[in-house]
Amino acid sequence: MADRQTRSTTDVVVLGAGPAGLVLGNLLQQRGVDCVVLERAERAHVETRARAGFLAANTVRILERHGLAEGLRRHGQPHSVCEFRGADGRFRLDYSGLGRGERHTVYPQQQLVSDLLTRFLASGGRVEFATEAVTVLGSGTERPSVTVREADGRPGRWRARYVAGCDGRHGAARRSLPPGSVRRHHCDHGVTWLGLLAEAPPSLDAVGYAVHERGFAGHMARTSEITRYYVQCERGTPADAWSEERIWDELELRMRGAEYGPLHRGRIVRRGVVDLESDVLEPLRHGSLFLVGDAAGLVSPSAAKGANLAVLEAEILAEALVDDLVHGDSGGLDTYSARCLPYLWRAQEFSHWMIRLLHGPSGSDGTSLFHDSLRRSRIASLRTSRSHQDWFAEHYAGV
Ligand code: RFL
Repeated sequence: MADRQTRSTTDVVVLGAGPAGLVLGNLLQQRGVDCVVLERAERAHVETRARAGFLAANTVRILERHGLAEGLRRHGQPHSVCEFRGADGRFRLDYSGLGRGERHTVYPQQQLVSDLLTRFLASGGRVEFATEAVTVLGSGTERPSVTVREADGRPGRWRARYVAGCDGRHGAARRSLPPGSVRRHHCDHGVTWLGLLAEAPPSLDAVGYAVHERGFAGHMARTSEITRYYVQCERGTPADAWSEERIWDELELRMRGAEYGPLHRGRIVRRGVVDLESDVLEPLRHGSLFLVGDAAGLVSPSAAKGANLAVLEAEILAEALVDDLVHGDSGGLDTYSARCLPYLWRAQEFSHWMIRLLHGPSGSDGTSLFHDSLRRSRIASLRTSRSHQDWFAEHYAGV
C-alpha cells in the first residue's frame, strides 16, 4: 500500500462510469477540470449492460447542449404513445399532444453509455476500468481520498479536492458516509418484477401496461429487434424459475393477447429480478463527497426516471464544480442538494403513483377490494379526464 498511497492526485474523482459519472466526466473535461473516473467493471461490461431506454425530452436537451447527443439523434426513436390494458378494456394516450407536449426518445442506456465513454476518452478523459473504489476517506475535510482495488488486485489511493459518488446504490460513496451524516428515506413497494429482454420485435407500437388479476405485465420497445418486458412475480422468485414458455404464456395472458393480438415471441436473452424499491438520501452531500444518480436516490423503474435524473443531477453538479474550481465560487456546491432534491421527490411521487396504478392487491378481503376499486377508478379517470391526462403526460415525459 505504501508505494501506492500518493499514486495520483486530481481535482475530482468520479466513482462509476454509468450515465451520471460519464456525463459529469465529460462536462468537467470540456471545462478543463482535471478528473478521473474509477469504474469497477471492465469496459465491455459497462458498454453492454442493458437497463434504461426511455430518455425524457429534458435529458435530450441537456445532452444536446453539451454536444453529447449525436448517437441518440441518429439512432434514437421518438416515442409518445402508451397503451393501458385491463379488465375494463384498453385505451391509448398520445402524450405528445397532452401536458407540455413532450415525448421520449428510445435509446438503449448501454448505447448512451458507450457514446459518452467514447467521447470522454477521445477528448483525453481518464477512466480506470476494473478499479473498484473501496472507501472514501476524509469526506468531511478538504482533502478527501479514495482507496481502490486495482485490476491486478493491488490497493491504490486517489487524492482529490472533491469526490462525486456516481456509483449506484451499492457503491463506495454511500458505504463511506459517516453514520448520521445523511438520512435515508426508504420505501419497499412490496412488488417484484421479472425484467426480461427478448430477441423479438416489439408487439405493439406503444409502451404497453397491462393490469391483470394475475399481476402486472409491461411491454417496452428497445430497438426493432429487441423488446423489454416486465412480468410481476412473487417476491423471492429466482430469475431462472420460469421457463421461456411459461414467461411468454404469462405475458400473453396478462396482455390479453387473445383479444388484442398475439405477442411476437423470441429468445429471452437477459432476465433479472427487480424488487421495486425507492430511496432518497438527504442531503446529497457530505463535505467534499457528492451523491449523484442512483447513489443519490433510487427510483423504481415503474416510471423510467432513474437515468434521466442521473443526467440532470450530473449537469447541475458539473456546473457547481466548475464554478468552484475554475471561478472560486462555491455557491453552486452549497445549493447542489437543495436544487436536486425537488426533482428527485417529484420523480418518486410519480413512480409511486404509477406503482399504485399498475398493481392491485392480491387478497379478497375488504381492504384489498377497496384498494383494487380505487385503482380501477384511477385508470378510468386517466381514460376520460383531460386534466388528469395532462397531469400524467407532464410527469410521465418530464423530469
Ligand atoms: P449506474 O448506471 O448504476 O452506474 C454506476 C456505475 O458505478 C460502478 N460502480 C463502481 N465503480 C467503482 N467502484 C465501486 N465501488 C463501484 N460500485 C459501482 C458500476 O459498475 C456502474 O458502472 O448508475 P447511474 O450512473 O447513477 O445511472 C442510473 C441508471 O443506470 C438507472 O437509474 C436506470 O437504469 C434506471 N432505469 C431506467 N431509468 C430511466 O430513466 N429510464 C428507463 O427506461 C429505465 N429502465 C432502469 C430501467 C433500471 C432497471 N434496473 C436495473 C432495475 C430498467 C431496469 C430493468
